[in-house]
Amino acid sequence: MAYLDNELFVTALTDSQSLYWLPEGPNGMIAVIDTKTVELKEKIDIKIRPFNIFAGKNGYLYVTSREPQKAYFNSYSRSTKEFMDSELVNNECLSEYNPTLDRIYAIPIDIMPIDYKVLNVDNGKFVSSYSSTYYDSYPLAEKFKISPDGKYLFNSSGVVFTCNENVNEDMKFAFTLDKKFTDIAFNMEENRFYTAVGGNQIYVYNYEDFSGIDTLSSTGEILKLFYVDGKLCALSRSANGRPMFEVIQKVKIKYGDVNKDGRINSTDIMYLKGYLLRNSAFNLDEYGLMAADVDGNGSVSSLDLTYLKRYILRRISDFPANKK
Ligand SMILES: [Ca+2]
Ligand SMILES: [Ca+2]
Repeated sequence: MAYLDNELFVTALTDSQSLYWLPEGPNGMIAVIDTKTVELKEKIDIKIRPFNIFAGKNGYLYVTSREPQKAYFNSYSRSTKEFMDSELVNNECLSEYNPTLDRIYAIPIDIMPIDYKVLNVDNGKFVSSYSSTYYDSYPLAEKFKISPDGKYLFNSSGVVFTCNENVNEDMKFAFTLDKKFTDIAFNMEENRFYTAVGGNQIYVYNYEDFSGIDTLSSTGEILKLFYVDGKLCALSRSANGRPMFEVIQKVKIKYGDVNKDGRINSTDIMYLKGYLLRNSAFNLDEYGLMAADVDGNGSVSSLDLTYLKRYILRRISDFPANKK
């Protein structure tokens, strides 16, 4: 499943007969779903047994298959629905798309030791590829995720590698986390990431230096971790086997700290003033906007600035938003 510009792309195999790879390829499709109406908008025919799909740059879709010995990666144009290119990867692969570098990182899993491979793409064409050279230096697992800024590969073995445009700097060892994980979620606003380490345990790390900050726990056994809209959530399984959706942690907003430096002072007045005057140098992000709404009425206005000034002048000791 992939998402881009209010469209959700879901792949399916339409030809259930083709259990084996055929020269002409099995019949599959990409269903394009409009996320606003939740209706099926279009279908794109694909000749591949789909395993994963990525929405890449400039409207190209990359569909991967996962077959022993002969896996293909295909690309399609979203606008014309045309088949663009195909790459034989020769091994069963698990892969992730790096949106910053416009390339696919894959781990061929049927050859040992496990190693990373890169496929560079350019407007739907597979242009080049190369492999890393770890051999057996690191105990890699087949599952991995790329950080939202495209800078790191987080292998579920706990080993972190770099992603870099430059071949010599790419897929280099960066860090080893103290525990392997089953899933990972990123909170880039607060420079944090969370790993599900088995059972109901979650480790919280600092994204800048990979240091451990905290541990959290869920009620059920975690199947998947998400970070959405300032909330850490988990899809988990309860003791009696039922799936549950849990909110593990919400971001604690420090009201008044508009520039997110941890302090509430005249700099925050400057930021809020700049924002209210529509000065582009003071564009506030999602967190900044929440922190600026010190009266907690749901919008940022000059009234919030008045409260902030009064707080800094110690005329008030707290913000209305903290009492809500
Ligand atoms: Ca501040
Ligand atoms: Ca307000």
